[in-house]
Amino acid sequence: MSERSFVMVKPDGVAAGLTGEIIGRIERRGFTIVGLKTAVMARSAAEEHYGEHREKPFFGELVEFITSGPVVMLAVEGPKGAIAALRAMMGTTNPLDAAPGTIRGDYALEVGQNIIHGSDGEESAARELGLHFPEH
Ligand code: DAT
Ligand code: MG
Repeated sequence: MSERSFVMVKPDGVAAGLTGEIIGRIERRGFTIVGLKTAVMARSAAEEHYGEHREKPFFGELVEFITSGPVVMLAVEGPKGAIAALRAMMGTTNPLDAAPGTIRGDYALEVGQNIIHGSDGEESAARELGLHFPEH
């Protein structure tokens, strides 16, 4: 039984030259990269991607940020539990709280610029993969 997640190196992670490091960590952990592309996310896709946060005060800022430069989008496959394991590798949303050894805990300090996105469950993974990798 396998599971797929949508993972994205955000514009700050790409600008900082962390794409290789992040992909390397995911690969070395044993996950399989089954989709990979770079793009500047369209505003409409960003608003849909972060639709659950539409009413939050930071929504505008979030959409501005995620569309501000190229991102690297990944479809990542692993055994059942992969989605949660990838979230654990990322660390908590606020990098200041993220444990050392996690991606956010090692490379970020600000909640609004936390360098990586990963689906938070099976439903969001299916939704996000369908949105960003419709060809799959
Ligand atoms: P995660 O990215 O860990 O799934 P989330 O889904 O709660 O976190 O929020 C999505 C993104 O929105 C998050 O990566 C960064 C931004 N964000 C979350 N809370 C925020 C806040 N209080 N202020 C500014 N940006 C925030
Ligand atoms: Mg989230």
